[in-house]
Amino acid sequence: MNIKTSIWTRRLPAAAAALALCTLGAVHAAEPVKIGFLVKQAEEPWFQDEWKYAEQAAHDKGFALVKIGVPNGEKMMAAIDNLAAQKAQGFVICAPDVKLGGAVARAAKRQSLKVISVDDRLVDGAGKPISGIPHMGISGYAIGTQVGQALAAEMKARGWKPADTGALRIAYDQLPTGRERTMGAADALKAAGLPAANVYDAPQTKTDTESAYNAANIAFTKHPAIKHWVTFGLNDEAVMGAVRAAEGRGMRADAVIGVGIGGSKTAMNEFTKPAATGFFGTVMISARRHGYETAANMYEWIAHNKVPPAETQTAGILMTRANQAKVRAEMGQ
Ligand code: FCA
Repeated sequence: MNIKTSIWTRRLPAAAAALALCTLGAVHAAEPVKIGFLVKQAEEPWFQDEWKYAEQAAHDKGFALVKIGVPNGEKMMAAIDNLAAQKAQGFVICAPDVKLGGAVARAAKRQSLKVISVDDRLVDGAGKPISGIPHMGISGYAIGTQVGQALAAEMKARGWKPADTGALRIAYDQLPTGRERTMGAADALKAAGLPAANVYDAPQTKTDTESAYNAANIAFTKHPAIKHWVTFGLNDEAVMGAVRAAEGRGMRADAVIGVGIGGSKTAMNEFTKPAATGFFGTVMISARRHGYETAANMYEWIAHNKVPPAETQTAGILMTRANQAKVRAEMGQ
């Protein structure tokens, strides 16, 4: 059998090579594709939506999806090793800290796993984006600018004077996209006439509602003379925390205008309450694109060697109580 094969291959080298390639291809195609989807805050509605749309991609393309919450570096490293052990070929990740970028890249290389980052762009030790890891995120500054413009327009509609208005920036500056988003909002407010001295920073320790609530309470205590507030942060949870803290001090929809970023369940819950709250709006961003496209791109990379674009920035649309249904339809969600 061996001899026969070798004679055959000697006589027909090209055909044999083609056959060998074919066989290899077939074996490869027959191997089930398995893709991990790792997110830093699995309990946050945004990330649940991303998972939901990644599942749709898995269904459409026919691959297995492994969803893992990675709230810290240790869990993240364990998840990557676990994916390799279960023969995954790649993963999409929103890491708990972008500075873990080098560690992610090394672990993926060691385990021969492909990586795409989503939402938060991974950086190296010098703080530079890791170019070998394709990324899909939002245009943070541009979306922040939309937030600031929406706040300024609503202030104007209510006749609030910039001089009597405080702007509360719920800040999470260690995350570059967080800083870009909130700086974009602050700059847009200043461009609309809000004095720079009226922008107050309230640093949060995590990117969730509770941390934002605590941060906002400290700021409100420090500045009791301010009559009304506009507030913004890196996501809906940040703004929700500020709005709840304001409510705790008797400041309701007529005293607070909050505009978030996201548009998932956190915002929808507010918009469907019978009476308006201080959570005036959100710039809805595309959980569908972030979840579906990153997972589908990873599949194409693994199955057909199609390398994803190095960087994709997705856009957002202002959503309020008034236009929520229309915006959701426009975003396909
Ligand atoms: C970051 C935020 C999330 C979400 C995402 C698009 O990861 O922490 O809340 O806004 O970007």
